Amino acid sequence: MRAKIEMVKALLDPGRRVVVLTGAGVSAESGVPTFRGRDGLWKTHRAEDLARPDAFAARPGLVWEFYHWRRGLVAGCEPGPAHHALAALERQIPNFLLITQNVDGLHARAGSRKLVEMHGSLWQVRCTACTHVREDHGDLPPLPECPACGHLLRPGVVWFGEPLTPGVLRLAVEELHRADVFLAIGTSGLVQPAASFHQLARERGAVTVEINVEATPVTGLMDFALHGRAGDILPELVA
Ligand code: BJW
Ligand code: ZN
Repeated sequence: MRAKIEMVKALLDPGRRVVVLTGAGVSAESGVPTFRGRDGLWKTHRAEDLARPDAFAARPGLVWEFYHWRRGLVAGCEPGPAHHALAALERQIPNFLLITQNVDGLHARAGSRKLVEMHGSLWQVRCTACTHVREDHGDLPPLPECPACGHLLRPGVVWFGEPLTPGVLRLAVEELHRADVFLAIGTSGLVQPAASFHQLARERGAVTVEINVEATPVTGLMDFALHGRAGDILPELVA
């Protein structure tokens, strides 16, 4: 493990282009529940059954209750060592991009700026009917309404079956194709398109690295797999 950490550390050189993908595992140590772990349940519902447009259409009150709960939970969490290490890495590597699937905003709070939140943000709301979008950190009513048109607002996140925000996937693909090093950290590798990013990086020659507490479907396809907590391993790589 020590030798592998040293090899990966040597890859994180200021002359290289580095793209990082993060998932729920990097925020788990801050107390944010992951999606598919034991804690991926809210009341009796699986998070995956609520984070979808058909669930919101059928039961907007229930889905909003889930998001109100998560906003409150995340508001009480702090960025952890993994978030801080990635913010520090950005300062060391001129050609750096962090693509996160997380909607909690903890990377930005830790100081990451070259950041793409590919699944949106808990702190954004948008209208289900018009183009109104805004950042909102306040207390929302149970079923918030659009100030512009009066229709129901929805969380500004990307649900299953929905496309990413225009431009986000194109930017990610361009950067992955140019990357020298790609790291996938704390993600189960089950949700597309993020689950294919390692292939995009690899087909143009990047070295690929996974950091996760357990093996995932992509582990065998990576050049390096570091098994352990992101908050333990990342500070060692960046120190
Ligand atoms: C640690 C740790 C520690 C724990 N240290 N590690 C077949 C092929 C291709 C695509 C599809 C397909 N079938 C269906 C699809 C589409 C679908 C998809 O991928 N489904 C799969 C489940 C099969 N994808 C989509 O729908 C996407 N859109 C799309 O494809 O659009 C196409 C389109 C084009 C044009 C028009 C219309 C459509 C959108 C996906 C959106 C995902 N949204 C969510 C919810 C966001 C909002 C919210 O948060 O409420 O995003 S789902 C959920 O999963 C969330 C996450 O970002 C995402 C990924 O989860 P993540 O981060 O990997 O978390 P976990 O919990 O799964 O894993 C945690 C990991 O951490 C584990 O591995 C642990 O071991 C590890 N860990 N502690 C290190 N301390
Ligand atoms: Zn509206």
